[in-house]
Amino acid sequence: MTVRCTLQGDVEVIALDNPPLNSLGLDTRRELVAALEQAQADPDVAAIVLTGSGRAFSAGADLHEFGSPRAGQEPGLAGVIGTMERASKPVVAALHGLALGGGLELAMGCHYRIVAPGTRVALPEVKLGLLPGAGGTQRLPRAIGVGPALDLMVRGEQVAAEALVGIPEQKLFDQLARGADTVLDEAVALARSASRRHAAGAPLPRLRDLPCGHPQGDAYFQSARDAVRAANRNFPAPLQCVDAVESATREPFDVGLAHERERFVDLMRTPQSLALRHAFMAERSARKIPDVAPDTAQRTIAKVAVIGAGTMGGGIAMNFLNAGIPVVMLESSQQALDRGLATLRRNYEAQVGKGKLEPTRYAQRMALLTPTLGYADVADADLVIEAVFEDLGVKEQVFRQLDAVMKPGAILASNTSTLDLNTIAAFTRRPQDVVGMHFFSPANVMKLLEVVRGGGTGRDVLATVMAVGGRIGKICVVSGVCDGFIGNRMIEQYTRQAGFLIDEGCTPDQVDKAIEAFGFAMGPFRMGDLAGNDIGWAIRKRRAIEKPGVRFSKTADLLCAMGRFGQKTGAGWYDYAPGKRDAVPSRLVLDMIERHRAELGLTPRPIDDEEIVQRLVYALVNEAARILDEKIASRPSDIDMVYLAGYGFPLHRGGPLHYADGVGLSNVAKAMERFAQNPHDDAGFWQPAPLLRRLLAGHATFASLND
Ligand code: 3H9
Repeated sequence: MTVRCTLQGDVEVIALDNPPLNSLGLDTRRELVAALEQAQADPDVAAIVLTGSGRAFSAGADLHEFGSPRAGQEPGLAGVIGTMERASKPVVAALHGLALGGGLELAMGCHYRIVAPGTRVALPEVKLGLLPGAGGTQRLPRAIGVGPALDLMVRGEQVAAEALVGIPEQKLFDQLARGADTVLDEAVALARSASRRHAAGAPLPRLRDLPCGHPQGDAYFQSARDAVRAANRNFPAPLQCVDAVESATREPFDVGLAHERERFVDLMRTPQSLALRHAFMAERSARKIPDVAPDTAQRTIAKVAVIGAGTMGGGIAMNFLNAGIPVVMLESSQQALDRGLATLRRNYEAQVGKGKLEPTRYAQRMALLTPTLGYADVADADLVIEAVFEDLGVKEQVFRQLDAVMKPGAILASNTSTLDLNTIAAFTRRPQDVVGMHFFSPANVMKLLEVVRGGGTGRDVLATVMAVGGRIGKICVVSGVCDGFIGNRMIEQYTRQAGFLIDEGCTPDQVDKAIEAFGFAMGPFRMGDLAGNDIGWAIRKRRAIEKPGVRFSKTADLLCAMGRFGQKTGAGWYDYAPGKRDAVPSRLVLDMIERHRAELGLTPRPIDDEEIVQRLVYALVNEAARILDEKIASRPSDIDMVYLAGYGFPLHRGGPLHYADGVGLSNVAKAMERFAQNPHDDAGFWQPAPLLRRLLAGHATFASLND
């Protein structure tokens, strides 16, 4: 049972009891209607209270049901709400914890609402590419006014109930409870007094009966539409919210409700909603490691050490300081330590300057930081993260030191992005304690954390690092050990394709614009200029020794030989005016590319945007299929998460593998066959990876491999 009923005197308390967050799946909807009908029919019941067990009133419709036949089965949520609203006995909703989406809509169908202080309230459907589909677009504007309601829907963010209680003349909440522990008792009392008033002839209040309008009428909706369109280029749902709320102001309630329903059903089928729902699930799946039980005992992390106060080390330290975790930061010289501290302070001061950080909080964070030059000061840290120069010899020195000084049970993490974690672990006598924590730059901003699992990494270490990653607000994805791990190994193929496209006839600007129009935050050449082209240059030089068979376009090396490392040198693939970040196509670079083509004997050919996008994105897909086959990633959705959270892959496309499924894997394979015919491309790379071939043979999708 997912609904529990108890009689408190003459008040029936119906409690949603569907852990973890009382989502409103088919069973719950059926049981709710049954409970309501029974309470209605029971002569001993004068009024009804609807509440939620556990930590939430309700997180809304059951997301696991979306796309399955159960979602469409009666009673739908709108039907349940209608039953409640039509009840002849007063129904009071008692809200605590969370009231989100359909949960809030359910409460709005009750006659009265009482809310515990601190309850978080939202209509977050736009974050799933939807609009509220159970009356939210019609009832909320009537309850709190058109402007505040639309704002809540379009942003989809949670707000504290107190903020809504403070809206003048709002009708959403009849009462702010004294506390979370009293809200139910207060609701029962409210239900009783309501039943007395009702018995004396007072009608039951319904939000649907309230007037709905905006004083500026058309002008308001026009400007709302312009603002919402501009802020949500790739997502249709927010604009649909505007239309639905406008309907609420123009049409009778039931007509508005019917329009809302149509819009909800249409949005459910859009690729944007599919992508957003996939991303939501992917983020949560990534937390689950197939052979690590959810109840695996974790180690306590109360103190962290960071080795290296460079850009990466400083950014990593900030994550922990922001979460209130003390950090010791170690450098090898006073000068480097001072430089690192100055950068860290500058970063915080910029936040204070922009009003994003309270000066007192800045002071609190700095008070948690202990700079040091001596390994003795890091010895008692629970977790130490190495962020020194990317060179195996340097890492060896650090890990041998750490092995010598760290207390037993400390976790030894490396921030390496390219080196073999197993080799690093072998520098210690405790490989079970060694793990990779691959942060992305800027480490205090980027959401992704690749957690690299070495051959010997302990399960408890993995579980602990995943949890700590969550504490510092990261999206953690586990990767096995391979060159580049998940993200960088794939991006190498993408970058190679970008180079070949240049050789064959594209300009950097054309490639960047095509992939940016697809939705990437930044194309590969603009990105190279931002990150520094010399980084890739150094990696390629190393690869030329280790992997002599892998061919790259020479243009990137020629560019670096010209000293054009990117924004930091004022010139890269593009020219930059002093102090400016605007990328201006460079005649010098175009000449270099043309000379190089001539040397290769290549006649430039026109290449359209479709080919550019396909070659870049399918290069990711084919490499991802290999990564999956090698069990470097646990599931396709983990790879999508890496790309969404760490590489600017367009959210509305759901990640490379979700996108490939949408295109159709047979179409992807056909394009690959075409690319393999291209004499300048890497024909070997474009052979569909074995996993892709198996999926094709079985008419299956990447999604079929998700759990
Ligand atoms: C809607 O209501 C449509 C209606 O307008 C119209 C209908 C006709 N369903 O995130 P967490 C699970 S659309 C099913 O790790 P947190 C979640 O998967 C819906 N399951 O915790 C996870 O399970 P697992 C509108 C749900 O504290 C577990 O709960 N509602 C749902 O970081 C814990 O979640 C939303 O969009 C659900 N609705 O964050 C709310 N919600 O452990 C979506 C959660 O097996 N949910 N679960 O992976 C959220 O934003 C966050 O989960 C929340 C908690 C903020 C609630």
